[in-house]
Parts: sequence; C-alpha cells; structure tokens
Amino acid sequence: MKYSESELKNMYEQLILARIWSDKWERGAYNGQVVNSAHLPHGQEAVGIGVQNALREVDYLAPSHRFQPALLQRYDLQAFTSEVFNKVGGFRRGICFDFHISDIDNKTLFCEGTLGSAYPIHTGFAWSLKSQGKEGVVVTVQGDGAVAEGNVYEAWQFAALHKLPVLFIIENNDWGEGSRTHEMHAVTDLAPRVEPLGMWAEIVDGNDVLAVREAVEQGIARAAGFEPGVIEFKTLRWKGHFAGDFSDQLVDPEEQKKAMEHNDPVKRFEGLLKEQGVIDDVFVESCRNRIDGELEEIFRIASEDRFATKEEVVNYDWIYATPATGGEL
Ligand SMILES: Cc1ncc(C[n+]2csc(CCOP(=O)(O)OP(=O)(O)O)c2C)c(N)n1
Ligand SMILES: [Mg+2]
Repeated sequence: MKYSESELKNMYEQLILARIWSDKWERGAYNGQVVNSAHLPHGQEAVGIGVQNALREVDYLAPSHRFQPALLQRYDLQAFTSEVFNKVGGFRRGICFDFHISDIDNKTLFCEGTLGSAYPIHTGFAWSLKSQGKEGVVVTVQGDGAVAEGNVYEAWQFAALHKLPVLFIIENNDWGEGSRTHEMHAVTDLAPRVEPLGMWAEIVDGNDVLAVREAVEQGIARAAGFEPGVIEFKTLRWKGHFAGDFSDQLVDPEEQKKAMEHNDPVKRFEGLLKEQGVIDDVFVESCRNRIDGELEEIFRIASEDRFATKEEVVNYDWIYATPATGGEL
C-alpha cells in the first residue's frame, strides 16, 4: 500500500474518533444538552478524514457544516467540544458553534452560513494567495444541495478563468435537508458540469477513505500548479439534516440499514486493514475503548461547563480587532 502502517492506523483511529464523537454529540442533542443544531456526519466520515490527511501544511481548509470529522483533527478536542455545547470553555466562548469557527492560524477558513456563498469567498481567498505569490491551495467543501446555488457557478467561472489554486469538493450525500439530490438537480453527477467552464472534474467513492485521500492529494497537486478542479464524493447521509429536525422522519430505515451494513466507511476501512494484517481485533477493541473513555470525560466537562455571560459575549474587543487586541488600524 502507498501509506505506511502507522499512517493507516492513524487514519483508522481518526475515523473511530469521528464516529464515537458524533454518537456522543447526537446523545447530547437528544437529551437537551446541545442547544444548537447538530448536523451529524454519520456515514460520511471518510470524506472529512480523507481530505484532512491529504492537506499539506501550506493548504487551507474551508469546511462544510458536516465536516466535523476533519475539524476534530484541527482543533483542541476539549475546546471544540465545549464550543459545540455553546459553553464558555469553547475556544470562541461558545458563540461560534462548530462550523462558523474560523482560525486563520491553523489555516481553517469559515463555513459561510448562506449555502453556496463559500465558494466565491474562498475563490477570492485563492485569488489573493496567487496575486501575492503565496504558497498553498484552498480546499473548499460544499454539499450537493449548495451547488444548486447560482453563485457557485460564478466562483467556478472565475477560478477557471484566472487559474486559481483552489480545489472544490462536493460532498454529495444524496440529501439537501428534506430533498434528495435528484429532486434538486436534473443531472445527479454534479462535478462534470464544470468541464465546459475549463476545469477538470472527478467523481470518487466517498466511503473509501483511501480513495478520498489519494484523489485529494492529486487534486491539490494540480491546483497548486494553477489547474483548479472539482472532486465530487458520493456518500450518504444516514440521519436527518440535524438531530431532531423533521427530515429525521424522511430517512428510509431500509436504505439506512443497508448502508450501515454494507457501505459504512469505518467498517470498510477496518475490514481492509484487517485483511492486510495492519490491525486485528485486539487493536480495534483497545482503540475504541481508549477513545470512548477519553471522549466521555471531554463530553462530561463540556456538558457541566457554564454558558458565557452577556458581558463575555458582547465584547467589542472580541468582535473588532483593535491595536490592544493585536489588530492594526
Ligand atoms: C442559500 C441557503 N438556502 C438554504 C439554507 C438552509 N440550509 C442549510 S443546510 C441546508 C441543506 C444543504 O444541503 P447540502 O448542501 O447538500 O449539505 P448537507 O446538509 O447535505 O451536508 C439548507 C437547505 C441556507 N443555509 N442557505
Ligand atoms: Mg447534501
């Protein structure tokens, strides 16, 4: 295999962490401890983990609202978990929630709340990198629903014309809130629509973490050489749009059961690594138990923490950078 044993084990642990973290987040949402919408990433973990592992140090990630598996690797776990519980111990004092966090120091760009708008904003970021002669590719992620928005096409047009260092990821989970992809798009293979604009396109199995990583590594190399492109990862959202929303009831239990049995990205990778002799049952069990124990404590701290006070939230030094807070006038 292309990757070392320790790299493969590491990716496996990251997948397990994402799954167990998501289970605990879901539990927090249903028992009323998580007051904000939890867009659960169950069934899609291979996309976040594959992308995260393909990034070089110089690259930027602009996640979607279902990209927690990657974010768990980019932030301190306690500070991130407390943030999704909207608690003061979160590293934005609980006011940003998960996907609105932006942290330029670790090269994580924010996820724009207006669907589709992330692409033009992050394309602008890639344009600024290119015009300033800076290294790095912007990897920007949106869902299949988001790419029905018009401004996505402006971003693609602009990126192709100016040959920008940007890689567009479409996480196609066959749902956009309560609609299936075929109800939002006449043609459900989404990436190839950029080809007439002058960009390359690829469609990849999004439940195969190694295929995701390899495709993104190659895509980043092309984008770094000013050949922007689009990779669409086909996967499936297992749950409703967010924990407890109406679309929970639209999920087909048969489809869900089939996906969980035969196309679970975590089980698939586990099976492959066992076949290759990289891991065994003992490793799997000890890895799951260790991560479960660590996360249980992190979730306990997050749930018992307090909310920020009004004074801690409405703090203009926090909202606007001033010389006193390290900003420039
Ligand atoms: C322009 C716009 N329309 C609607 C919404 C509300 N909304 C938030 S997420 C979402 C579903 C998006 O589907 P998709 O892009 O496929 O992402 P997924 O939730 O499947 O990961 C919708 C409709 C929004 N944020 N912005
Ligand atoms: Mg979707």
